[in-house]
This record gives sequence, C-alpha cells and structure tokens, in this order.
Amino acid sequence: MRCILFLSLFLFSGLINFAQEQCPLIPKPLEAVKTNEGFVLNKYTGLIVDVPELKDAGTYLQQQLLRLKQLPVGRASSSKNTIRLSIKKTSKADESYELIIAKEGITVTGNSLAGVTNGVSSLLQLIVLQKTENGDLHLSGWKIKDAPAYGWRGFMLDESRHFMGKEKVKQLLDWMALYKLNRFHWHLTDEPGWRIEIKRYPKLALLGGLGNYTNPTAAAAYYTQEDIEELVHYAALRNITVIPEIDMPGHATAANRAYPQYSGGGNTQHPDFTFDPGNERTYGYLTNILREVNVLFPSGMLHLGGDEVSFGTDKWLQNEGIKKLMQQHAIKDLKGVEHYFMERMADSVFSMHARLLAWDEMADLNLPKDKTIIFWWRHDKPGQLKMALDKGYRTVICPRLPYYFDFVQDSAHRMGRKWGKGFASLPDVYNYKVTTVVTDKRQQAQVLGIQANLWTETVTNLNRMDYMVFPRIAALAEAAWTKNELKNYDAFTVRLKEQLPLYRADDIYFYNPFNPAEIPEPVFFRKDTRNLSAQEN
Ligand code: TNX
Repeated sequence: MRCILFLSLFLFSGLINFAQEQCPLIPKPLEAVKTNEGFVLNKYTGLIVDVPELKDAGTYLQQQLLRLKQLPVGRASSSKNTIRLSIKKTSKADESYELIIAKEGITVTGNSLAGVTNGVSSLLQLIVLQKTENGDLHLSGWKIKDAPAYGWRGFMLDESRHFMGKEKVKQLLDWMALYKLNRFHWHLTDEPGWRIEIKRYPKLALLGGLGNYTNPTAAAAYYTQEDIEELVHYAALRNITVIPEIDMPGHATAANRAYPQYSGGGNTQHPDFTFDPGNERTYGYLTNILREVNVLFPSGMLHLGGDEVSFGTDKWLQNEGIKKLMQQHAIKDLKGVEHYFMERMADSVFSMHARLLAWDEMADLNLPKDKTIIFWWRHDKPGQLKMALDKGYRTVICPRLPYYFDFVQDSAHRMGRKWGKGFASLPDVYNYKVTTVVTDKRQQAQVLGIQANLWTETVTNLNRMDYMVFPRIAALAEAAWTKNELKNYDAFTVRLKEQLPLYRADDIYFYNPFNPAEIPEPVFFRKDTRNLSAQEN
C-alpha cells in the first residue's frame, strides 16, 4: 500500500515537473533544452539582420513585437542586447531553424528565409506567452533545434459561401504563422459568390460577388486586386504561400450569373452549376481569368477544384456543343467530357508555367505527375488516395474526417456537419497519422503534408468562424509539424491551456475543450485594437 502511495506520489510529481519543464511551444519542437540563463527583452533590445535576404523576417518580427507587445525594437549597430537573425547556408526548401535564447542575446539561425521565419514565429510565441513587467519581458533560456515533419501545412478558407473579409483573413494568417502553418488555400469562387476581382471581366465580382449562402441579396463582397496583393504580401512575410482556388467546371454558379454565355447549366438544386465544356469560347474565357489570377498569386500554383461536377451535369446531354464535342473526340460519357474539360484547362495552367492543383476526383485523369498535386478529401474513399499515389501524384491529405473544420468538434454541437455519428474532435485532429492511410514507405514520400478545410455553409459570421477554427488549428499545426513519435495528446493539452488567454486577448470566440459547456461572450472583432497584451491591461 505504502509502496503504491510512494509510486503514485512519484509519478504525480513527475507529471507536474513535466508540465513545468516542457517547452510551451505549439507545435512541439524537435528538440528543446531549457537553460538557466534567460534574456530580458525591452525597448533597448536591438535587431541585427545578417543578410539582406532576411529583411522580411526582420520586418515580421519588428511589426509583431510592436503590435503584440507594444515593444518597439529597432535595428541595432552594436551586438550587445540583440536579437540576431542569420543564415548558415542557403537551401531554399529547408525550413529548419535553431533558436537560442541566452543571457547575452537571442539568435535565430536557419538555412533559408523560410527557416528563419519559422524561428521568428517560435520566438514570438514564447514572447506572447510572457507578461511584460515594467517594460521588461523576462524570457527563459532555451536551445531549440527544430524542423517540420511536412513541408505542406495547410489551411483552406471558403469565402464564397460566407465572406469573412481582409482583416479577419489577416488575423487568421497571424495565427497560422504563429503555429508555423505555411499554405493558405483560398477558396474564392463557388455557387453563392465570386470573390476576386478580374479586370477583364468586371461583372464576375460586381454581379457574381452579390449574395452569400444564407442571404442571396447581401451586398457584393469581393477582394480587389489591390486587396489580394496586400494579403499575399502579408502572408509572404510570415512564410505563408497563398494558393487561389477557382473552382471548375462545377461550383460555377456565381460566375455564370455574371457571364451566362459560358454556363453549362445545372438542375433545380444546383442551377447553373457548371461552365459549358461544349462551348469553345469557355476555354478562352477561363484561361484569361486564370492568367490574371496567376499574376496575382506568385506561388505558381493554381487550384482548379474539379470536385462534385456530377451535381450539375444534367443539362449537358441536351447541349448541342457537348454532343458535337463527344462525337468529335469519341467521348463516351459525361465523365469523359469532364475529363476533356480538365485536360484542356490543365494545358492552360501549364502554359503559364504554373502547377495544377485539384480535388481527388481529378486523380482519375492522367495528368503530368510532376506538375499536378491532388488533394485527398473523401475519407470514405481510401481507394482514391491509393490511385492518386499509384499514379505518382504528390498529394495533400485533407480527409473530411477529421480535417473538415465545418464538421462539429463535439458530439453535442448542432451547428455544423456530421458524418453519421462522425465529427472532427480536437484529439482526432491531433492524433491523425498519415501512415495509417499510406502504409507504403515510398508512397509516404509523395505525401506533401496535411491541411484542414473550413467550408462555410454554416459559418455565417466571424464568431462562428473562430469557434470552428480555434483551438483545432493548434492541433492541426502540431499534426503537420511534429513527428508522430514526439506527439502526445495529453502533453499538448497542457500547452494548449496556455494559449487560451491569448485567444481571449485577440477577441477570438473559441471552443474551450477544457470546459465544453462554456459559451463565450459574443465578441466584436476590433481590427484596430488587436494585440495580445490585453490581459495585462
Ligand atoms: C464538399 S470538398 C465540398 C464542398 C462543401 C463541403 C462541405 C469539396 C471538394 N467539395 O463544396 O462545401 O463538402 O463539407
């Protein structure tokens, strides 16, 4: 009995120790050793950026220190009391970094701008977790060596169903960066609304931008090309690549409202759902649109959707143009027409020297595997993932369960999707292992990474968006960044608890997994007062 008591006491104190000593960062780093010499950060601290190549990482750090902590850190000339950003060797794709916080100063070293930016994000997270006392921020000493498990750590936002707006997107990008998520997939077109200005076809935004999923008469909402430039730059400073999605040939209703001459029709449930693959002009029209999009998004990646086309192909069989096309090219069925369409559009994408990204339906085609990336979303169709990998495509893993964030995260929740009884709980998001769906080692190397998708049919306002995103975004980040062997859900929740005050301070209306019954006060998003020091006021 005594022995058991001692043993449990021992284990318990071990647990406390562990809770105190674990590095508070999310996602958990590869290696983090605490030292007993910390650093005092204040307005006298200076920033040294070793090479011009790291200028953006320096700007990101300075702007965030000012915004999050009201700490104006200027460029330094001497090397005392400084944060130094430096590069060891140049290797663009290498996202690893080293962060050392010691008494004499802080250093962030990487092999690329991306790596150093990741290190800056880790430093910022350690900083925002600390309170400022009389203008001083006491940081513990750390030696952190870190590298991601996956190069693709994505988040998708659907702004067609409901438009969230520039400031909310910036906030999302801030959190993505703090958690080292590096791909923002922007679903900008769908049935209810077209959300991107195209200069050659102004009605796309002006007419196509009208309405949303719950209110067809809502005022037009869309991003101007200037907005897009601003957000792409904002993301780039944070090591986030933005990938636009212009969905085709289905989910095209909003576009067809603006330019009905390119509509291929639909049915009563999904009117004007598709573009018209039987009209030769459709290809020129869509290519012109993509040319503008491709310039606005320097990622060199164009996501063309390609999902759920059969939802609205009813009218295709009566379409003279399509009949002719089928005859000319000996196409047997409507699937064949869909594939013909996508192959034509793929040629357009490749002519712009961009890569083609598409949902897993498109794995049925034989597109060039070095220029195509497939997004596996149908968790109930593992065969489709296998086919994509067997064909040699590089693949992003984003199965509905658990990576569709429009699914509820608690069985008691009603607003949001479920799959039978299935939903997307925080532990499911955290514990997901790609290796359970991709067992072959060589094929594992074709997996670029993982991504969560927020579809917004039920996300009618900014509070709802927060509720679906937070804190699952933190679990996603750790699933994408941290090696499976190092992940541990219980240890994660200890660190997650420390993040909740930060969410509160940033006016985020989040789901509290520690107190699921808690209904947060509705918050009014205040873009002008966003900072993470509110808890200190
Ligand atoms: C499927 S995922 C869709 C979306 C919906 C989503 C809702 C995909 C490629 N298509 O159009 O918004 O389900 O969960």
